[in-house]
Amino acid sequence: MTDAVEPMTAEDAVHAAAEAKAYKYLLEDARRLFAGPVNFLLSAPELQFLPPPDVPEIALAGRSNVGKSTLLNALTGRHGLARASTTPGRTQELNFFDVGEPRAFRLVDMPGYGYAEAPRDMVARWKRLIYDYLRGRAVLKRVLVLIDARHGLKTVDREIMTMLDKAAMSYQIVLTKGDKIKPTALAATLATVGEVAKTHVAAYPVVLATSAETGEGIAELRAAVMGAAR
Ligand SMILES: Nc1nc2c(ncn2[C@@H]2O[C@H](COP(=O)(O)OP(=O)(O)O)[C@@H](O)[C@H]2O)c(=O)[nH]1
Ligand SMILES: [Mg+2]
Repeated sequence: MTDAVEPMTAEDAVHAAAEAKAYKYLLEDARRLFAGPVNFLLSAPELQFLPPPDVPEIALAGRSNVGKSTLLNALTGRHGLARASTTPGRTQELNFFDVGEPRAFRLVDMPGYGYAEAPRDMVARWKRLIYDYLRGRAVLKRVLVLIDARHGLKTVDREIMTMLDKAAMSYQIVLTKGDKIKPTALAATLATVGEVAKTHVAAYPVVLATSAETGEGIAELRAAVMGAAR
């Protein structure tokens, strides 16, 4: 008999209720943390310009236009925050944001990859910078790999996932722009991507669906980021 068909005991129910309550508190803690001070620190075009590794880091990665900057703004509830990373010349740099005072962790906006113009060059450059960053960065706790909910996993996304597996770098897949497709299509993409994630050793098993437009999944992502940074 599997656990799934066993009836829930009173003890299980109490336990589940306690867990649900604890998760509610976690969501609230995360909301408060992200509502507090968040400051752009610096842009690093090369590894030598990284800030000192003195605080946990969580990085956002994904193809150009997937919604990295928008998600960063949604997480922090600040519309202009990620502007620093969209100014020309900074899109190929690692952008660092300090969260909390005292600093709880840093968010790192990574260069986008797979852009239509010069795809090979950009992917190669991105891979080099990121792979070097990953290998040497002990304070990097998790990478959020953003995937456009309308497009699902592309070849370049799978390459990045395999690269992260090889670096033994923990990552979580986050679907963006969930508002742009029907709930049934979103559920299907979540399931498909979740199945693929299970086959990648360094991938966190839970895939999150988000929308910066409706706010769907943003509170849960804040909690996931805060949890990963601990
Ligand atoms: N409808 C909708 N549009 C989004 C969402 N996230 C990003 N976008 C749009 O997608 C485009 C690219 O977003 P951006 O954050 O600049 O992507 P980046 O290149 O990964 O930083 C912009 O026009 C955003 O307004 C979302 O959740 N919903
Ligand atoms: Mg951007």
